[in-house]
Amino acid sequence: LHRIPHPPYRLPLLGDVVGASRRTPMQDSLRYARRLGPIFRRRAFGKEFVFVWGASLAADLADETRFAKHVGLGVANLRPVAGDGLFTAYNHEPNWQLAHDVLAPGFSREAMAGYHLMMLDVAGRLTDQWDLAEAAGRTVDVPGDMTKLTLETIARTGFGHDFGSFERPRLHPFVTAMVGTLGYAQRLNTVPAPLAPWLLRDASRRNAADIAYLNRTVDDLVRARRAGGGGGGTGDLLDRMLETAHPESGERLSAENVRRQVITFLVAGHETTSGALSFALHYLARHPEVAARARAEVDRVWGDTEAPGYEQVAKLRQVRRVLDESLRLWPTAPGFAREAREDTVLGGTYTMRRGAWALVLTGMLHRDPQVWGPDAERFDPDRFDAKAVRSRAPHTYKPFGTGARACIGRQFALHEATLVLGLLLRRYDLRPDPGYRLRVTERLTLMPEGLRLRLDRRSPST
Ligand code: MNH
Repeated sequence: LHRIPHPPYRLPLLGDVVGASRRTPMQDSLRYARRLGPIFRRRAFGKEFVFVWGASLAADLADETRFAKHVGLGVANLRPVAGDGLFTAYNHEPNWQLAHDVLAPGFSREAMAGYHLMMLDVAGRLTDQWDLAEAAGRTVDVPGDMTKLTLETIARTGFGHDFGSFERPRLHPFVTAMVGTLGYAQRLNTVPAPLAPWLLRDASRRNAADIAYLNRTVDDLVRARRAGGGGGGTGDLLDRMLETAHPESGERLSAENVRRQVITFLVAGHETTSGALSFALHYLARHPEVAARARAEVDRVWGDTEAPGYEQVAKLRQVRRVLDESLRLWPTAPGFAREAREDTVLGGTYTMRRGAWALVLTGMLHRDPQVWGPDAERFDPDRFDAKAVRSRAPHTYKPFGTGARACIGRQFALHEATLVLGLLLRRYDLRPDPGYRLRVTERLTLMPEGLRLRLDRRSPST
């Protein structure tokens, strides 16, 4: 540990809090990273946290024989909400493997092709609203509308449920409650754990109410499905959770675990995708030449088919690169933690005892000049053309985490986001507000704050 640099001013008890901000822990860590190098530590309330972003150290942490996911910090703080659901389960909890095996087929190519029409339908509700805004000359609230879109998409495709987000003037209370718990989980990292009940008394009371609301919503949803004769027969995620037995053991998910999984998927399945779409739209509006290229591709590949098919989405290479590049600069899940399975030496230098862990700062790994060059801060989707990707070292691009506990919804998110960006590019010219400067809010996930765009309908026939 003594070999790992830390910030110069350390306060007794409080640790490295000088100049630290509670609202933006990840952007804060990026600042420290630039000063302190590829591995550094920060002390908070008597505990020492190790951060890693150098590409070779991060690649070493990706070695699954020596390291595994660590459930810590923000992820651990979500245990009261998501319990042993897929995202927050400890590696040793039997429900992880069980749920993983039961739910993985829900993300196969076949399953994804089945969700495609529902995704298209939800996107249609978005463009209905954006058409109205455009006709009235109003700007649109990008993160707000992307959140409506992605919440409806996961609710419809996964659970046959409709939150009616587009019919409401404000976000659904489910979203408010969810944002509340995510923000609370992040704040828990900023106070000494034993004092949290006092320092965050009001917040923790509100958090308990938020969790109760999330549970109630999910219980209603499950009850409705059960009452519907057990299984809508659509083979969606909820059907799998309720009906499917493990292919080998024959075991099923318990009712309590189903509740945890539904919350997990409703939350994990929309918040990060919404951010990814919002950042991509920000960059598209700011880089008209990139937007023009992507749009030309959409026109070429989709022609004027009203409803592009499943296969036609993966063909949008330029659009996909815009998304990849947006997730490089702003990985909306900004980090992931790795722990040593046994005593080991990280990068040939730093000894780690069994169970010791480090947080990979994805946003900084994605800006390591040794990998991405001196212009790593610049938005350039060509970094993801096939040749450039082939020439890069493995484990240098990790927006979806790594190993056995990497994101199960990756293809889902990429298909949904590529489809929606394609539809929006084809339909509108995006005009930025010239006064807007990108500000990023953090509530465990990242989101461009206050991003609004003006739209111009391209041609009414498409
Ligand atoms: Mn997702 C795990 C990022 C979309 C469901 N997700 C992870 C991890 C990252 C991540 C990083 C690993 C975290 C860790 O190691 O602690 N996820 C994303 C991003 C997007 C995303 C950046 C969109 C963009 N995720 C989705 C979608 C779904 C989903 C969509 C569901 C439909 N993610 C999960 C689940 C896990 C996960 C479930 C936990 C998987 C496991 O541990 O088995």
